[in-house]
Amino acid sequence: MTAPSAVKAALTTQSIETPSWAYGNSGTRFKVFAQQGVPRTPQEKLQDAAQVHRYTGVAPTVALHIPWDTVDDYADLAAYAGDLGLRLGAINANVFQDDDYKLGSVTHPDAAVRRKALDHLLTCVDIMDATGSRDLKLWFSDGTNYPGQDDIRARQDRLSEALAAVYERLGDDQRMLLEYKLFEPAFYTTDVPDWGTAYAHCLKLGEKAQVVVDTGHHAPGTNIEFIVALLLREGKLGGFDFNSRFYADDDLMVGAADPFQLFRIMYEVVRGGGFTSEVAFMLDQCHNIEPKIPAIIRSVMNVQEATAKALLVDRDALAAAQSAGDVLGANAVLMDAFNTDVRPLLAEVRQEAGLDADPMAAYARSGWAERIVTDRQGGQQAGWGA
Ligand code: LRH
Ligand code: MN
Ligand code: MN
Repeated sequence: MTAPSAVKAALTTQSIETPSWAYGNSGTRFKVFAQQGVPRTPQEKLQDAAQVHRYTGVAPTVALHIPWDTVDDYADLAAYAGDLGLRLGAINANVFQDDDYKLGSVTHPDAAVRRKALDHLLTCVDIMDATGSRDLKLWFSDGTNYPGQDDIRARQDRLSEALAAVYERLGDDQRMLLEYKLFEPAFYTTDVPDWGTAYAHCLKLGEKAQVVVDTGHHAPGTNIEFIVALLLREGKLGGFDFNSRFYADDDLMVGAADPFQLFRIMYEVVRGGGFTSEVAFMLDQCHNIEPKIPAIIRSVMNVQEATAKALLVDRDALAAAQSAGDVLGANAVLMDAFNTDVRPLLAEVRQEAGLDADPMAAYARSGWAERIVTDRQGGQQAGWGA
């Protein structure tokens, strides 16, 4: 096993970005269940995010979604985040919620709609300038529902043109993260359905364009760690949208459905030298029925546990077994790390950083959950689309 001290040192360098929208109300297309005390403004979302960072110590940045987090002055919002000990993270563009986007956004057959979508993406870069954010996260719901509905190749051309225009607008220290998703809301073709399509566009664009892997966006059974290994090898893995799923894009807490898969992914990250700030570890989740802040704390802890296990893998022993063709021995090295209970080690990491060993219990004791229910009366709760 790798020395615990080296694992602990590495764990203190990890940071996990939480999504503003996970603090608001969410649900399925059947029902959004409102919870008491949910934020009504982007500022209140940041207050809740500050609680997650306070008890975990590893969640200092918060991703915004535009226009869900629209404010008059983004530099002010960044300063507000700073006062809470946070920074604003990735800016997520939203070109999927307007009626105009029924047939697509940047791939829409009508040039006027394409222009509107592109203008929004460029506005998001303006916002990044104001917030100091490095990453623009692009996910397109664009696609078609029926064979023949639109020209698959022409849509790729339109996509390529829009991406090039956004790429041109990026500053030297800014990046564009292109997210793929197999299906939904489009059911026949999706214009960026898989890592290969995202990779092809990013490769053509240049170094500032990177692929983001949302762990809920693949066909069942897809080997996500293989994709991670390959993208890292090609220098094209920009980050993750972590969540977990049983069926489709379930957006459940990361590590809840399949902690072993999360470990395998994190092992490839460690193995591929991706455990750096160049790979953004972001959550993209919705907490429909569970209390949101503790769910996000739990998710952060799940990522930390998978990371700790991945760091524990005895890579020398693994390499020796692999080169000897020792199938069972090599598998055993990996499983030994996965089966290690890393919770005591993480408790030590937290205590050494001056934190409570148990973030869930510390948050529960803090009284914040009760306080927001009392304080946040009236107004419109934040949720998808607000
Ligand atoms: C699309 C997606 C994308 C969006 C987010 C709200 O399914 O994963 O990242 O921005 O959900
Ligand atoms: Mn996502
Ligand atoms: Mn998704």
